[in-house]
Amino acid sequence: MIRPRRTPASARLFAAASRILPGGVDSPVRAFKSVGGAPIFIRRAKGARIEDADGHEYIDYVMSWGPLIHGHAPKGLLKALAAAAARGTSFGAPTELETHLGRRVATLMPSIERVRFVSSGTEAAMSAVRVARAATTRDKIVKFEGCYHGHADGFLVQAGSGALTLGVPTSPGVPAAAAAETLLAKYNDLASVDALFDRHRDQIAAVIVEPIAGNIGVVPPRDGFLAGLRDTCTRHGALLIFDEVISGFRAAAGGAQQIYGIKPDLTCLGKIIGGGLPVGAYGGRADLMSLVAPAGPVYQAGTLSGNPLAMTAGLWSLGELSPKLYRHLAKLGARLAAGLADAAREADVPMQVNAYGSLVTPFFTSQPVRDLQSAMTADTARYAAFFQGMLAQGIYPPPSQFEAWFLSGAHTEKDVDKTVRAAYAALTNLT
Ligand code: KE4
Repeated sequence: MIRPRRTPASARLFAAASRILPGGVDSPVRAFKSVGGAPIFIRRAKGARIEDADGHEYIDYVMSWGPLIHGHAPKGLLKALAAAAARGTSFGAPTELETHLGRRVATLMPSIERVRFVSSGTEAAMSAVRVARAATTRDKIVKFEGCYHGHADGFLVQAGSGALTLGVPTSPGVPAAAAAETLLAKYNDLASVDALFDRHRDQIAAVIVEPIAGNIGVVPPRDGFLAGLRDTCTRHGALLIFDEVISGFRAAAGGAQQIYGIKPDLTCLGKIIGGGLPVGAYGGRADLMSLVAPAGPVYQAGTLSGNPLAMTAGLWSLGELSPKLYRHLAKLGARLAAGLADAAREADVPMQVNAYGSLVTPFFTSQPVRDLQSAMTADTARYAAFFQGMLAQGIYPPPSQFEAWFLSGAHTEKDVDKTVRAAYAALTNLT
């Protein structure tokens, strides 16, 4: 029998937050809506662990939704940030830090010949699409059902992540005119993309894709899928945009584009590039990026873009990437995925575990998950009960079936083995 942890302080804090913040949170997926109960409020974190307002400790698999590939509050990062803060927190004027981070990004992802820093993945994706529309003088974009590129109007059509979790993949408030410019294809289904090009031939500015989907839950690309997109876009004079906000610097130092050897025209980045501070970026071919103001006419701006503290955190975060880290992440990811699958088999609970390196998602379904439709066969009520069972045992998975679990360099094999044991107990405890 697993006894839930008592969290009166978090309950009190959530009640107070709910009186001023819509839903008591600043981002919907944090609200535990799809898993029930009140969210735990975090007081501090270190390495792979978080501590809630009641003093309970958890092994963390949200890790701020991906940025913390080195774990929470690494010493070197704190030192670098303290030194940077002492020199001022924001200038609204250029600093050499942006040039250094831009060069680091271009070295890791050679398709990025020019890059612009912004403050979120949403800004990166919306700006990349604006550049694509300006460069091609076409208005339509193709996105994939279940993929998530932030909350700009045109992306909230059959979106993944929190929009999917809350069951509102197409959000009210998005003008029909905006939604009409967004065409939907099926992830891992090239024929669905070709059909859109057949119907809208020279109206499509770009195809935007998560090269390794993380917002359906983890869904790796089928063999040939990404190469097929590259070929289709080239043939039709459309641009290929890789949204590597999750996969960038995580799947490999050079992201999915390094692994699959595909050269996108534009790339969106976020999360790890800011090391836990607000940074997004978009970049790619110099001829396209030369359209961005003030070099060109495509307007995009931001008060805190290239913020010196955020640039410092990004430089530290990318500076610490190493082959040893990726070997560690790959080993832990494989151990966690295999452990969850074994636990489900032993507990006789239908489960498909999708994984890619340090990204893992256990889907509560008996059928393979290759796209949104197959992901939607997952039993979300069962995931919710499993989540509560894990929380009660000091494990903090994503509070949603349609998200990735994130490992970090701070996680250990012992952490993973403890997580697998807790999973077995939670699975056998399901009614
Ligand atoms: P942000 O605007 O949240 O920084 O990035 C948007 C975004 C863009 N592209 C991809 C592939 C993303 O995964 C995201 C954001 N990811 C979600 C988690 N799946 C953020 C968590 C949240 O919304 O609170």
